[in-house]
Parts: sequence; C-alpha cells; structure tokens
Amino acid sequence: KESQAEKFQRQHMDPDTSTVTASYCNEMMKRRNMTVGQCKPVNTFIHEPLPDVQVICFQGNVTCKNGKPNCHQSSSKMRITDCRLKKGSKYPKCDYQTQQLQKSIIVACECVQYETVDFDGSV
Ligand code: 139
Repeated sequence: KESQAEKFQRQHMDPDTSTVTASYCNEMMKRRNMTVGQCKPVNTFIHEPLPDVQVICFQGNVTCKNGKPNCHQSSSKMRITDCRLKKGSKYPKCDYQTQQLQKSIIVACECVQYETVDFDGSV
C-alpha cells in the first residue's frame, strides 16, 4: 500500500519542472491520479528537490489548519504551482486553473523518518 510519504510525493512533488504551461494542471492532476472518482478541488505542486522539501520538517514549527501541532513553514520561498478547479468544471471533465507562484510553504511532518505527509498551505 502507498505510504503517507509516498502519497505526499505523488500529489505534491514535481522537482524537474521549472516552467509550466496553461495546461499543466489538467495534465498533472490526471497523471498523478487526483481526478479519480472526483476532481480534487485544490492541489499544489512543488518544483524543488525532494531533500529541500524534507528539511522543512526541521524549520519553523506552526499549528496546522486542523489544529494539530506537527506543521512546519519553509524558511525560504519555494517555486510552486497551485491547481484550482475552475467554477463550472464537472467530473469527469476536471478543468483546472494553473498558477505559478513563489511562496513559503507549510507542510505536516510525521515520524518515523520525519517525512512530509500533508500540504497545509502557502503564505
Ligand atoms: P490529504 O489527502 O488530506 O492527506 P493532501 O495534502 O493531499 O492531504 N496528516 C495530516 N493531515 C493534515 N494535517 C496534519 N497535521 C497531518 N498530520 C498527518 C494528508 C495525510 O497526512 C496525514 C493525514 O492523516 C493524511 O493521511 O486541504 C485539503 C487538501 O488540499 C491540499 C492539501 C490537502 O490534500 N491543498 C490545500 C494544497 O495542496 N494546497 C493548498 O494551498 C491548499
């Protein structure tokens, strides 16, 4: 079965892409299996090397949106792409807006390996 850390990487990591096109989210949300059964409404892809994302678990500790204490905010800005389902888009035709941003990101981390398991937001 897919671990939480593997799920985070499938849903949020895309280190080798630096410039994205308008159709990036429509292609990637499908390719990464986030349009199965329903269209995932919001998802962020991170265009930085995995080790740079994993060390966020050792950076500033913040409270998660769900009230849990295990979230961490990146000390530097990261290249990200936000995918947002367009109004009026109806499953199974998942139509996304693609937005490239440079922001500090917030992720949830869990032991054993102190791995990133949830994308909590960007600020
Ligand atoms: P999800 O499918 O909910 O699985 P995604 O990141 O894919 O998360 N976990 C925690 N989850 C939340 N808060 C914590 N403190 C947690 N600690 C451990 C997350 C997994 O991580 C575990 C959970 O048990 C679970 O197994 O907000 C809803 C979705 O939208 C995404 C992020 C989230 O999906 N989103 C939201 C973005 O990608 N970008 C945004 O800017 C906003």
